[in-house]
Amino acid sequence: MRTFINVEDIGNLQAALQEAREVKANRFAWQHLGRNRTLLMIFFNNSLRTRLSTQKAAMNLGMNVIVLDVNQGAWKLETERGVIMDGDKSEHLLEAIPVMGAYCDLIGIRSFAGLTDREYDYAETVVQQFIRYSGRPVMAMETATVHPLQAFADLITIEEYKTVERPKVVLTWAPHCRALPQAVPNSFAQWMRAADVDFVVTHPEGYELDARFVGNARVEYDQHKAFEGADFIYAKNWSCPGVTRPEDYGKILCDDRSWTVDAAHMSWTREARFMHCLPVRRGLIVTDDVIESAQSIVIPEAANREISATVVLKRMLEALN
Ligand code: AN0
Ligand code: CP
Repeated sequence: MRTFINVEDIGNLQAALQEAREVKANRFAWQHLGRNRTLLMIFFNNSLRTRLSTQKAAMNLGMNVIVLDVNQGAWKLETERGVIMDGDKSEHLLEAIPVMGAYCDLIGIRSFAGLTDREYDYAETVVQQFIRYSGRPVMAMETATVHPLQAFADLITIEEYKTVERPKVVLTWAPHCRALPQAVPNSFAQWMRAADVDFVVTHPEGYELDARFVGNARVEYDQHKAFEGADFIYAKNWSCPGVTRPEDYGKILCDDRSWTVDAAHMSWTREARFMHCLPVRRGLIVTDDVIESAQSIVIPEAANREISATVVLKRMLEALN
């Protein structure tokens, strides 16, 4: 595997899930693969889970790891081409990328959407430059439009907790005080469509996800109806994807707190499990009692980030050897 960005990159999902089970049962069995190999993790944005779980995964595989927090100690990087660099940015990404590639075998990138220029974000401009100029395989650790390590971990978790062959999985928008990217819901939708689940998306009008991710998945604007019979509730806030009105891209269109997942919402479901990628703002996305309830699986979900990252790095290492 040369790049890990979209669900297609992982190939057959059943095979990937089987590999995840093998990795989880014996996570140090592939230590030889990473010997004298270096993963460079580049963070343009904050992280707790991705940082720790991906580093742990690399260590499981015997790799060396270098972590670069671009905004803490590195030169400020210019990402646009054709600008006169007389501002506060000392180095251009187009020199920095091949230099970074020289010190490692694999690259992981976290670079969130700016949420001002839809075309720039949805073209994955930063990641595409890394793919083109680093000379190294590149893995998304949440980029402008995708978060595949999260979606893979989510699918592993659903497989572990499902009680019916084809569970009903509901992705629900929930309110938030800041404009957040669409990467998590985009990837979740993309992976759920590829998986063997009954997938439904619910959100207020104007929050329609981009068709390249949501495809022809069922969209139900009535949150109550969507929750009926659900086996998994996957809550997430996202800002306006700008599908119907490009001028609204990245904006907060709705602050309706009736979308917050509380005990009444959960009572509409078939004793659904509650999921969220974390970090989560309590009281906005979900109430304390729901996230602390026995139905909440947010902690095992986060723990599975180590498993998804181990499978992905293992496959990238195998492609190098
Ligand atoms: C980010 C987001 O919504 O994309 C990261 C989630 C994994 N969340 C925040 O910035 C709070
Ligand atoms: N879920 C997730 O990616 O968390 P972090 O932003 O803390 O890495």
